[in-house]
Amino acid sequence: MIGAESLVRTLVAGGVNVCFTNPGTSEMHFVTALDRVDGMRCVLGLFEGVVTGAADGYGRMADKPASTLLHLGPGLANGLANLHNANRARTPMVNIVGDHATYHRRYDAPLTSDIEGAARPFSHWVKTSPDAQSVARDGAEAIAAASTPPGRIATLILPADTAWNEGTAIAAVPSIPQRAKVAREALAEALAALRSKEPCVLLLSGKALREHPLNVAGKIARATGAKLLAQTSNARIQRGAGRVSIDRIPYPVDQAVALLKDVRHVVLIEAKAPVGFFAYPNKPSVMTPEGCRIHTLATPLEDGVHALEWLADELGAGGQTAPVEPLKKPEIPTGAITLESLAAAIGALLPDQAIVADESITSGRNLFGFTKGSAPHDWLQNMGGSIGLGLPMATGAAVACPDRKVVCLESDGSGMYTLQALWTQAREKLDVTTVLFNNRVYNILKGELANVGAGNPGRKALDMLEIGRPDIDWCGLANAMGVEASRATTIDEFVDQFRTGLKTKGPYLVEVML
Ligand SMILES: Cc1ncc(C[n+]2csc(CCOP(=O)(O)OP(=O)(O)O)c2C)c(N)n1
Ligand SMILES: [Mg+2]
Repeated sequence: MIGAESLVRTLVAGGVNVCFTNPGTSEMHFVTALDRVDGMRCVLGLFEGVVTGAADGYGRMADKPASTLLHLGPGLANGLANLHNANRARTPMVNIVGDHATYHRRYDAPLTSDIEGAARPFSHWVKTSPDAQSVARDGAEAIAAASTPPGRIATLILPADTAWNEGTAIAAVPSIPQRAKVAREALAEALAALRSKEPCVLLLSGKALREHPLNVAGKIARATGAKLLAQTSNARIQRGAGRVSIDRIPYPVDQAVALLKDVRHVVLIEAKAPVGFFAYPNKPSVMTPEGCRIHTLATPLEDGVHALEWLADELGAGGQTAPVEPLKKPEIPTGAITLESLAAAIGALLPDQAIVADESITSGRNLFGFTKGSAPHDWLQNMGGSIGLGLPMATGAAVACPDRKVVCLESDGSGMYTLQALWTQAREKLDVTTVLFNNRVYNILKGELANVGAGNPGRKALDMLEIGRPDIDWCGLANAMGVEASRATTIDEFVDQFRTGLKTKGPYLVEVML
């Protein structure tokens, strides 16, 4: 068995059975090994940002790593922006990056670069296999590294001769460490804060935003009067009817500061202390008021679910009823398209167990409120701020969960970074309904321009923020890639077309003209 095949077999035996790929010459032995091994689904992306973004969506929903196959330094580089997002989301992922044969590197052929150097800022674990005999073992180590909770990026670089030379048998995945439980001192500090009778926020992120821990947090909130909040962006929130709903800290600094102005204690559970996405002249970097104490109950690496259960135990909150949302869908709106009517329509029609991939930027600011009482669903956000994640993330989530409807909420500017994901959705017949908010502008940047005090924009500056002239035809783009699409100019049209998308088994795009 050659090295490449020993790696593919090791991946499959280790539970990694999806590979998002964009291969080249140096990965050909890996590609043909895929033919010889059952149990690996291979999904082609036509740009590496689609590949890494899809692996992110997959990892979040499957709670285990997908693999990617990338072509040397440049292939990896094309995928780095979404690898950054996945890294910030703590998504498990195994990247396989092909390289020149070990003996060829010294000739400095055109595709040669420092792959390890490019991978390191976005990976927890980076290794170049030295020879074919090491490939299976290195692959098994990469799976363990990626699967170490809460989830990590492992990047294994595979020189071509390590793929084509004689390898070993399948290697077993080393044991994976469990998450550390929180320290008793941290618990005592959180308890003191919750019992202080001073205004207290439980700030949640990570796995603490799944249904069960949210339920426990809801009981703690009931028992103590603490307020529940989630980070501004989160990898995955389980929400909707029957679950405890949680608001997020708003993105705009003034709104975040106003929300937190009276808070004296923030207890962090797998969350980070709230800071601004950016610095702005004359606005604070830290969102909490002076004198507010930050108590880290569980870091993002620690077991926040166990910490919440322990906290509830100590507080005797187990007998409380969690404040779960009743099923309460908005009325179907009619008339003009507004951000409110769109949010209401989406909230009314969101299917049971939908997976929402949200990169709606300014068009989606009302969505969270209008979907609180919708059918139960998962909500995935961009945690790294690098736009161009939504369409790929929806693609990967659909691969992970073929029995669930994926609803991708995508803004036009962000969508243009990785629109090739639509082609992958068509080829794989993935069940994704995309709502594309076509406002022909980088709307958020107009606000940011005012916020940083950059002065009044002139024509040249505005041209850098507006993406019309020519206007982008999203129905045309979708059709060209094999995805059925329609354009909505009134909310009644939107409701009809969104319904059609949801009824269609496979990809569909509704272009919303704003
Ligand atoms: C990789 C990357 N490049 C550039 C930016 C800067 N940026 C932030 S938001 C944005 C435009 C968003 O426009 P759109 O997706 O249309 O959403 P809208 O603001 O119109 O709601 C840009 C270019 C970024 N965040 N990430
Ligand atoms: Mg826009």
